Amino acid sequence: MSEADNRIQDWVENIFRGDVRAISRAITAVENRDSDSHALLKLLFPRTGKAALIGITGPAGAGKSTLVDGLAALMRNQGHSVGILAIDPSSPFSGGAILGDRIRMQAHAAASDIFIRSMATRGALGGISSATLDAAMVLDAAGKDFILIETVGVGQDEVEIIRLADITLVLSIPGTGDDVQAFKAGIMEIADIFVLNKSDLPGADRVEQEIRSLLSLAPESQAWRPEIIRTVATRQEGLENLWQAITRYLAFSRERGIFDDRRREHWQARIMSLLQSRLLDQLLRNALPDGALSEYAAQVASRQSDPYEITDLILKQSGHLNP
Ligand SMILES: Nc1nc2c(ncn2[C@@H]2O[C@H](COP(=O)(O)OP(=O)(O)OP(=O)(O)O)[C@@H](O)[C@H]2O)c(=O)[nH]1
Ligand SMILES: [Mg+2]
Repeated sequence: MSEADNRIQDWVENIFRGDVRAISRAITAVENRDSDSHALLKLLFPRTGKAALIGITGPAGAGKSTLVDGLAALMRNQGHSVGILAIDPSSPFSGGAILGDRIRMQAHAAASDIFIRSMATRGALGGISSATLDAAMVLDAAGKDFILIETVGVGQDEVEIIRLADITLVLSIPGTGDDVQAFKAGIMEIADIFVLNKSDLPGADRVEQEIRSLLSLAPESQAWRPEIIRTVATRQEGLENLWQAITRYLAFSRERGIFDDRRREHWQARIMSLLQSRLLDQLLRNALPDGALSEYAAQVASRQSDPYEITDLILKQSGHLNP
């Protein structure tokens, strides 16, 4: 074995042992798509598949982080180990995520078995979903029982991650009533459980009514009727109910084969995305030397060439299209 192989092997062993530094470094490696990350994930993979991935989404400021922290603490008290991945859509320049992260880490400092990490959405091509899901794999290999992935419900990437989780919680809050409307498109359909957070505020009944009427539109054939759970995350109220609803859903989906179906879908999407990024890497290396893309773009913009001809040309040069 080469020295590099030995080093990765040690790293992997440390991750299996749950070593926080080794886990952190691994997540950084997958986030940056370091040259090591591929080999690392390959070695971690055989030990993954045990953790349940829980996606949590909802509007900005709905109380997702507060809820996730409370839920994680409850799970830990039940004897489970937990990892939290918070996807921060804010600008990488703001530093807000990092700061918030530190504060949350302090809150969990007593609980070394809760690992928390925030990840930026600054996506390089196709980067974000796979980086977050790879980070979840690292936590899974490290022996976490549950991995909570928190994301604001905006943008395709975020929705994609949540769709690929084993169970999806969608948060709503009382207020203008616009939230439910705004969420109707896309996100409502992927909810396995609706969490009505901030139910201490006025208007909770109305939002619950709106969710119920949306749910009544679902086809009768739908196997699972999403539950609506009221919470006050700041006071840890309703978390026990929520936890029970989560375990009910997971038991139901395992029993009905939904769990396995979702995992197959998950891997289908991820194999596709691996193919996409590998092919694109290869293409960029083989057929698009520095500056070539902007040169082609200029030709198309000035109508010297057309984009279809250019793509054919690039594919031919990379060996992906026979001349
Ligand atoms: N009244 C009330 N306030 C809450 C509740 N849950 C959270 N909050 C408050 O709502 C604010 C936002 O909470 P966060 O947990 O940061 O919300 P978030 O959804 O993670 O926010 P982003 O990540 O920025 O989108 C904080 O001031 C919380 O204290 C609740 O149940 N009731
Ligand atoms: Mg948050």
